[in-house]
Formats: sequence, C-alpha cells, structure tokens
Amino acid sequence: MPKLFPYRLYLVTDEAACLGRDFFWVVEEAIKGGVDIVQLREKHLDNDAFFEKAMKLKRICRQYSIPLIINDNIDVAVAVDADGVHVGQSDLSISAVINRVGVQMPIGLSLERFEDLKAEGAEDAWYYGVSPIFSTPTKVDTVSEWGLEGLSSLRKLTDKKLVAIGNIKIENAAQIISSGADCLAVVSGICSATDPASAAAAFKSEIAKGLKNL
Ligand code: TZP
Ligand code: MG
Repeated sequence: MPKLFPYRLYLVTDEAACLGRDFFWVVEEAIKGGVDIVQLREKHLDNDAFFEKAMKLKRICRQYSIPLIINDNIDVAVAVDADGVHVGQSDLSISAVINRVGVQMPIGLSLERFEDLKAEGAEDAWYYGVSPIFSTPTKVDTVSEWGLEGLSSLRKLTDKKLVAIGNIKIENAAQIISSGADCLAVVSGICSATDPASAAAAFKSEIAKGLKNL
C-alpha cells in the first residue's frame, strides 16, 4: 500500500452534475484548473458503459499524469489498470478487496462515523474519505454529517490522510482544510461550475489559504 497521498483537490465525477456538457470536457477542464486526482463514480451506468468510460478517462488522466480511482467496481479498476479503488461502508470490505486484487491496488475508504475506524482492514486504507462533511443534495442516502467539529476530532484519532466530501464549495473550502482535512473531494462545485477550470483553480487557492491557517 503506498504511503503517499500528496493530493489536495479530488474530483469525484457525476455526469448528471455536468449539466448536459460533455463529460470528458468537464473533467479535462477541471484537471487543467488544478484537480490532482480523479475518481470515476457514475452510479447510473451498467458495467460495460462504466468500463468504457473508465478506459477513456484513464487515457485523459494518463495524459496529465493524474491518478484515476474507480468507485466500488474492483473488476473495472483492475481491467483499466486504475491507480486505486474507493469503497464505502456498504461496499466490499478492505480485506475482501485486497483478496481480490492483491495489495498493489491502493484502496480509499469512506468513514461515516468514528466506529468505522475499527472496521476490519480499515487500518490498511490508503486514505479515509470523511463522508459527508456536510449533507449534500448530490448524495441523499448519507447518515449524518461530520461537520467541522467531527472532522477536528477525527484528525486527532488518525494520521491517515483525510479527504473531506460533501457540499464543499469555494466559500467553505479553506475552513475545512484548517479544520484538519488534507484534501477536498468535490462533485458539483466543479462539475456544475460554468467554468470548471476556474472553479478548480479557485478551490486550489482556498486550499492554500486553509493550509496557512493550520
Ligand atoms: N459521498 C459523500 S457526499 C458525496 C459523496 C459521493 C457527494 C458530494 O457531492 P457534492 O456535489 O460535492 O456535494
Ligand atoms: Mg460505494
């Protein structure tokens, strides 16, 4: 499992949030604007369509030397030689993923509550998703939000990199970083922005401000 997770701005895709614009254009603009890592997360696609999208996205990510992470689908992650896979609490356990793909595939794990730190294999995760930091219309089946206080408490309990996700906007980005997140994962704040490249750049500059306040 690689130790390093130097990324600060994580784009999590949702084609519906791209508001009818070309999906790959949106992602490429976001990368040009400063996104450091991309996760393909498209719940509406069947396996074949998901694989096709992953293959195409992998080419774009390669071109910019950006890691591509695949949400949930280990078979597709292996098939496209992705840089990692991300699992939630209701997906396969980390140990099950390791048994499937071997330890060479980095695995991101979403934490929904403090107890999830003790789940089987959680200590082998590459990073923890703090999910959701704030409730969001983009994902409505979440339990409860961590909030900034929950994030600060979690920060004291683990040295793993923490990736906050959920209703992160340019306006609250710096505060989430200064409360203990290492990286911000964003869907609509970038995918639905009029100019995804400028939005990504604005997130990066807010992240830099938040890091100064640590
Ligand atoms: N997991 C927790 S919240 C979320 C996911 C995938 C969606 C975040 O979307 P947005 O639009 O950035 O609030
Ligand atoms: Mg999942």
